[in-house]
Amino acid sequence: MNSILSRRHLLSTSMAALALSQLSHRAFGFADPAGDEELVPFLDAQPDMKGKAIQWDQLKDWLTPTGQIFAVSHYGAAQVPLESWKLEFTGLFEKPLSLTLANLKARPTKEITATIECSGNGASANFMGAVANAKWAGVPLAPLLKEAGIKSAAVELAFWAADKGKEKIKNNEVEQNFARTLSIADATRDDILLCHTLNGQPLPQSHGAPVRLIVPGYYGIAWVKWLTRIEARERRLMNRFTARDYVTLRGEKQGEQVVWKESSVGPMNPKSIVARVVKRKDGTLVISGAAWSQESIKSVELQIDNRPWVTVDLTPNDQPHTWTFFHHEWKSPAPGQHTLVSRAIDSQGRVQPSPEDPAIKLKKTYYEANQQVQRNIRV
Ligand SMILES: Nc1nc2c(c(=O)[nH]1)N[C@H]1C(S)=C(S)[C@@H](COP(=O)(O)O)O[C@H]1N2
Ligand SMILES: [Mo]
Repeated sequence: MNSILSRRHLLSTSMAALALSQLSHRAFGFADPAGDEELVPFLDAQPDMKGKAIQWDQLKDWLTPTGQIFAVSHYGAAQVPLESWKLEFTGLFEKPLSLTLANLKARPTKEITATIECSGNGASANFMGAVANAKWAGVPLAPLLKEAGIKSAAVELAFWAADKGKEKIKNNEVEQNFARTLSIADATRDDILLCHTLNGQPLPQSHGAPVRLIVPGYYGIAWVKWLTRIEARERRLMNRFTARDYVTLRGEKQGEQVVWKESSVGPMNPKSIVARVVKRKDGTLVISGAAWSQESIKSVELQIDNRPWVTVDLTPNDQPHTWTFFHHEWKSPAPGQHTLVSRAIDSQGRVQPSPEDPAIKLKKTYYEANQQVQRNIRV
């Protein structure tokens, strides 16, 4: 191929990618009500989530500022001494590694923008803002695993953390450290990071300093904070966080029968929410929100009152594991009360279910509450 042509092609495609990613950083459709615009309050406004969380009606930033990122810890935030911290590789490795923070930071760094959502988000009215979209930077895990050499007998990797607590198991009470597992196929993906930097700053203690795991597309439970050890295992780890808690009980219809299945929380389900409604002077309502899933979002649909679903506009987004902002202009809404419901459809065709869908109706446990959310307004 002509080298000038190919260079120009490369240049123009990388410039297009740059323009696209800059576009997606802009809060298209999330304008502050200024001048001739006013914010339309929701009649169903939820009480603010305690602590840090997304306040939906104030959503403007595609990248969530660190101060607004929710934090979840089951045993309290671990205090990890940086000087003595080591990441140990144990179990079924050919050449187990042991890395200090300096060893790790000396390795090439990669930055990934990804959305993290707690799998409990949306399960109750006062837990609605446990989702965030941020820039995570750190050391890709795959090359380290290659260097350490996973033995063929290994079936999965366990990621152990510094935080610990007492757990009651049958008739025993034992102390356990937090741990979660990933399949070898997932752990060797090229976008799994040992993250030490969040939004360009050192990872804060509350978010897992000095090092946490980044698992784009997975619910937050997989994103192990205060990481200390990676274990290659011959048998599945069945602890609180892989097998007892973070388990979804769901019924599946098989003909006339309902088969009840328990599964460990894993990749994120498609989800969206109408976040803001702004009224222009000419009466047009601009309805905006966010949508996300384990894959990129293909489309978002909106149902106003009980009318047919309409496809809304998406802010261009070339990053597969990030939320996508949407907006829709509703010209001349009739005065009175209205309902707004959005549904996300991802690139694999997964559709966000209604609260009446068997996927939600037959879900008996708290996690993975990705049902459509109805917002109510009056104009
Ligand atoms: N070591 C450790 N890692 C953890 C947890 C924990 O309790 N301990 N909580 C998990 C859960 S349930 C979620 S939702 C995310 C939250 O990450 P954040 O606190 O940075 O938002 O961390 C995950 N990683
Ligand atoms: Mo979570």
